[in-house]
Amino acid sequence: MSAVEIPQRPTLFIDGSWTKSSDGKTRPTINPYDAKVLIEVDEASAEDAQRAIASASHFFKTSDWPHKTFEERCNLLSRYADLLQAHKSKLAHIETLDTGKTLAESEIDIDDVTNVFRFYAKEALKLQNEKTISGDLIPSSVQSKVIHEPVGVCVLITPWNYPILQLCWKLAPALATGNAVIVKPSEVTPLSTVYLTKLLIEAGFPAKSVQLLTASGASIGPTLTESKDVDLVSFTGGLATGRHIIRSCAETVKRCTVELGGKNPNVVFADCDLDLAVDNVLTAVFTHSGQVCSSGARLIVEESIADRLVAGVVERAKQISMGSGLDPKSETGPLVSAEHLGKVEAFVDIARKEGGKVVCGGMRPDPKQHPDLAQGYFFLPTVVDHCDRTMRIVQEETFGPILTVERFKDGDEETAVFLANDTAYGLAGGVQSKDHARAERIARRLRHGTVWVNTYGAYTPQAEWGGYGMSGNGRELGSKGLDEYIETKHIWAEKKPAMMGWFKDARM
Ligand code: TXE
Repeated sequence: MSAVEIPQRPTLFIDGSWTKSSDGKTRPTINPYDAKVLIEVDEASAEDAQRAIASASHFFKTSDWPHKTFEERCNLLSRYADLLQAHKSKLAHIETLDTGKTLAESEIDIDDVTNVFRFYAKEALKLQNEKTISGDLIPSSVQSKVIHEPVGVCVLITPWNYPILQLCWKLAPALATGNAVIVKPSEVTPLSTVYLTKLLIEAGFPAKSVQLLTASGASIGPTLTESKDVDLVSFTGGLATGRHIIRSCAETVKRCTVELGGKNPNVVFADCDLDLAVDNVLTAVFTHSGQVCSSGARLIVEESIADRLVAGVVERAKQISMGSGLDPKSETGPLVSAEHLGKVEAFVDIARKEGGKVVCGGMRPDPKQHPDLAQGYFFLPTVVDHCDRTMRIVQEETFGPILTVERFKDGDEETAVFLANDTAYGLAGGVQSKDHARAERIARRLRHGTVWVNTYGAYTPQAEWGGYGMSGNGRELGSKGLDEYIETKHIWAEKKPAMMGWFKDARM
């Protein structure tokens, strides 16, 4: 076990204090590298969730937090960014222990979200500039302006693949705009969120502006999403849970944004730089063992280079070094849980039955060759060649290290675009071609929220992130990421009040 202090119980933060769950229940959190218990965390009950909602709602309605200037709140965001950097090494270590991802990836996540906080510390200031309306369409005696206010109590529900990153994408805009937040991390990876909450308080955010509930979605989800005192739910996770949450938010007509993953195409043309394309395809699908919503899991390749490209990817995939995320030699870690490993294994069985040809991986590492990986939830990088669009392995999100290969005839851009858009999702995609005009043409025709050309996977806080189709609604990051967390109000003030004249003179 590492020397890093893992956050200890109590892990619930309700009404400004750290507390255990009301019924004393706990849940183990597991290190996916060796399947050992890291710690027990408190499992919030529905009663705890009610208490958090009541506290957040009272705080939002009675404190000066929503009425502070954007400048005051943005200063806190900047301070938080500094704290993230100061605690980077501890936080990264905790994230790696809990998720299995490599330390290098965890550190990148922390640098990325530091930038997210710094970006919103500036971007939210723009909301201070209230829009004054004048001109021919309103009387000159009227002072008319549009102002921005927080939405209220926001429930932020996050998944297990990027616990720090997904939470901070929500926290930064929600807090910059003066909302009260209730955070519910995945029960599979709650530890970094406990740490992040401690840092929020250290940065000076009011204690009741944030409440933290560590618990399973099934146990407290409905209490949070159905409550009339919750004004917004922002959710990142799976499609089935997302649908459920949208339905439950509908009852009270609360605002609801969801990011639900993808089945992302990576379209490779024969005129690509082949070495670069091999590298892009590999990075797109095997980073973090494919547990990435924007993972480039569907290779769609022009026939004349298909065999060479697949051979190159397979050769490199076989060399990916797997191990503990804490070992600098590891290029990828395990899958997050035994349950998820079972799901990924089942997908390969499905692919075989559907006629896909597993040309690499398709199983757990051999324990005789890799005894160090035998306890953890490892799965080999897998390539399934000769797939077609009707297969489940091509249409459903496996969220594992599985690449499917579909081919299109040389020069047939129409089919390439058709296949790339042939998914219920629409989160992200890639185009690999040295012909810039073609790459741009194809990028514009892809029905996906982010498209990378001759690269894969980068993002910036300045550009919006989100999906078409069943990948979700709304946008995170960018200026639109702020819009999710504000109400917009129009104030029309008559400076020279006079009788309106609609009804007979009402003079007393
Ligand atoms: O996610 P869930 P799961 C995909 C991926 C994966 C599948 C299932 O394909 O295999 O989803 O993963 C909380 N009310 N993605 O089951 O259930 C839950 O506690 C309120 C894509 O782990 O969606 C956790 O905090 N909340 C994805 C969060 O929802 C509920 C990332 C996500 O868990 C709830 C992860 C309920 N009724 C998985 N039920 C992406 N978009 O990146 C669960 N939760």
